[in-house]
Amino acid sequence: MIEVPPADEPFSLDELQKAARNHGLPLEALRYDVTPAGLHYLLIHYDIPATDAATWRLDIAGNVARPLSLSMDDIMGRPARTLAVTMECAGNGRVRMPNRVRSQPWIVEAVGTAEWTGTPLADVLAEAGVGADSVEIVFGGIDHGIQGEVEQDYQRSLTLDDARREEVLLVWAMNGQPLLPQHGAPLRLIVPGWYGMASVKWLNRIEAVTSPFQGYQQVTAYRIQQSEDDPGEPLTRMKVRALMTPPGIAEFPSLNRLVDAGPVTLAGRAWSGFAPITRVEVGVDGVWHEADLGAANGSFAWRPWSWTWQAEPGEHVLSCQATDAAGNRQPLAPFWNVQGMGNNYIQTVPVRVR
Ligand SMILES: Nc1nc2c(c(=O)[nH]1)N[C@H]1C(S)=C(S)[C@@H](COP(=O)(O)O)O[C@H]1N2
Ligand SMILES: [Mo]
Repeated sequence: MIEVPPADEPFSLDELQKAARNHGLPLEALRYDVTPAGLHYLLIHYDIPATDAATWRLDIAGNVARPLSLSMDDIMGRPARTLAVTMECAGNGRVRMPNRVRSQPWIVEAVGTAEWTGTPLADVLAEAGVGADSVEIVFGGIDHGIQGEVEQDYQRSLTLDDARREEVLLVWAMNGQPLLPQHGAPLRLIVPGWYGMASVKWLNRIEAVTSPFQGYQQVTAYRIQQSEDDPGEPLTRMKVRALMTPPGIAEFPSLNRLVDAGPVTLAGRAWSGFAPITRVEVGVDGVWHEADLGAANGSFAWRPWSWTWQAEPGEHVLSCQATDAAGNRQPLAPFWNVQGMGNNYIQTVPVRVR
């Protein structure tokens, strides 16, 4: 059987505040290939900064031959590309961690898929002439706050090879509309296939550096650590995962699910940052069935799946488990690390059939 621990420790007011500010995807919105902007999850560490597209500059500096300072007109005048990208927060699921960290209390809903429009970063880097001895590119947002007693702007780096991948974009539009303030207006990075922390919002500077970046969000946060003093490994690509649209109707306020007996189409989405999804299995009370897979909207977007269940009256637990072409498969038992990052435990959906 699948083991999913309950999140039964008391919640704090600061967790509630973060859950309200940074909302998840309402799971019924898994029905959309492209998540409407207001239903896409949000993760904002500090305050949403005040920005003005008319005066915005993106500076490209550091170890480059030709430093650049670009306006939004300069950036939006460059060749544009639109990609459907599924993005998940690396902390998704960690509310169920025993002795959980007091951070964003995600259950499983920190995911969404948007059509992002922007211009390839690689071409801008080439124009700036990144020095051959550069090892990383650092991306800086203008949002500012304190985390781990360190006052900081939100900053993350990518290796030179990762930054030069053709799918990495400097983005100004989401689902055909200008970026909303909460999604990084007027400019953000999108790193397809990676957990969300790499996709820096409110992006105003890019710097080529000759030694690995030591910023807080790079070397302290967003790491898989086995113990407090383990420096750990940085989070990169999204692990394989499937989610199900809870079937039937919701009871308020418990949000328990009530389903009518008979054929019930169970459906959802599956994704992996490592390889295409090749298989989804649907569990009914621990017995697994092969789901049918639909087509993904490009290489970086989730894949739809469905399976018809003959629902019998009584209490049941539904679940779904995804596998990708690299042979990665969601684990039956959840695993944890110090920050509760990068887990891909199997969602369970208890339902009552009448
Ligand atoms: N500048 C900045 N960029 C950021 C963040 C942030 O707090 N500040 N949060 C990151 C994290 S942890 C995630 S999961 C994604 C969420 O993007 P979204 O809010 O557009 O869904 O943004 C990333 N980019
Ligand atoms: Mo995140």
